[in-house]
Amino acid sequence: MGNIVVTGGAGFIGSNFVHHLLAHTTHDVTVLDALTYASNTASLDGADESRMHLVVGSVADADLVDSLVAKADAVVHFAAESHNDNSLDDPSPFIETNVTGTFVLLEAVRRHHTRYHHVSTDEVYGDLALDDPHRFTEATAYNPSSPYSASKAASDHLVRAWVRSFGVEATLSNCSNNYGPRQHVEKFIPRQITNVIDGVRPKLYGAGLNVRDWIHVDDHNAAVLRILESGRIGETYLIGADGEKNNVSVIELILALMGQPTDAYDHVNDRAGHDLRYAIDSSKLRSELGWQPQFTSFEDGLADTIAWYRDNEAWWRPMKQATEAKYQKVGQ
Ligand code: NAD
Ligand code: TDX
Repeated sequence: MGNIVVTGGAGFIGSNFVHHLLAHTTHDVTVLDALTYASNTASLDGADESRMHLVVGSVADADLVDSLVAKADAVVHFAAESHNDNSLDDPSPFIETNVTGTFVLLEAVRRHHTRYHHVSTDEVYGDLALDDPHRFTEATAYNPSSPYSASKAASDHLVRAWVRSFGVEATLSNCSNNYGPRQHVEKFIPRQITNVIDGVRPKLYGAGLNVRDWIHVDDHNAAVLRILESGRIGETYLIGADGEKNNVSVIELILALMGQPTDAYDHVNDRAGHDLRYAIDSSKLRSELGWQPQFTSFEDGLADTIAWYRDNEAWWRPMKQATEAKYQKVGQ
């Protein structure tokens, strides 16, 4: 393929994808990232600089995007405002980056006939009852709940329209909740791990019975690469690793793995509009493209993730205080 533009490559999943691409392919990588609060350039440490370079700028900057796409063989679009809680506080950057940014990229790949992969979320489907026997499939109707998930849903619709109306060569993927190294400490799992390291009790929203379908970030990224290489144009693939767990059980496991009593956490204010349960049926990806998750033990993956945060305090420490101050203001 040659040169791949990875948007959001200084964020959590994007940076892990850059390392994955450099390790498993011969492509060169151009990272386009606005370096927002959610990014960390240290996440790209160790990447081979003869094959990777970082361009600082926004996916909503049409001239910059056009100049990069003109030289690219493919674009993998991870860049987003990604945190639900922030979208409840101020939705506007979610519209600018997630909706307008995707529109700008689509116009550029249309002009230059460039292969495009769109990274999205299972949250576009809304939520499921705890006892619903069904899981999300590629045929589930869109029903997003938060400004974040609505902005991602809007971006997915734009991609489909550009495929159908303009013949853009795009694929889409909707993945469940990721965990692993280099995730911002505003997110559930790293927030609790770093709280415990700091001697602070983990914070559980509401009763904590909400279920998330956890997947290791490396499994997500292996699936994205598989879809980029072998996915059918115009198709959507759901990515999930059968990892349903409720939030209480995740906190209890973190506490146990970190040598603390399993009831040493606090209940805090619930999230407005908090989705109850996500669950992915990834049969299409598995049967069509032969993908399978490698991280089959959540406990082992979580233990590795805890070890990563213990070993990389310099990576997360600068963001911790501001993140907690923001949560404190809303009683979370
Ligand atoms: P993240 O918040 O960790 O990283 C986002 C990156 O995008 C940051 O480096 C940020 O600087 C960059 N960015 C933000 N606005 C930008 C702009 N206007 N132009 C260029 N760069 C910009 O997010 P993440 O968790 O790595 O998520 C990556 C993608 O995966 C998102 O599209 C998200 O919707 C999707 N996704 C995430 C999960 C998850 O569990 N985290 C699950 C499914 C899908
Ligand atoms: O301190 C907390 N306590 C708590 O109980 C935090 C930060 C979260 N929670 C709960 C809310 C959710 O039920 O934990 C669950 C996970 O929360 P987040 O990490 O904020 O993730 P979620 O809202 O599920 O969205 C994530 O997965 C889908 C990503 O942030 C999205 O980008 C992705 O699309």
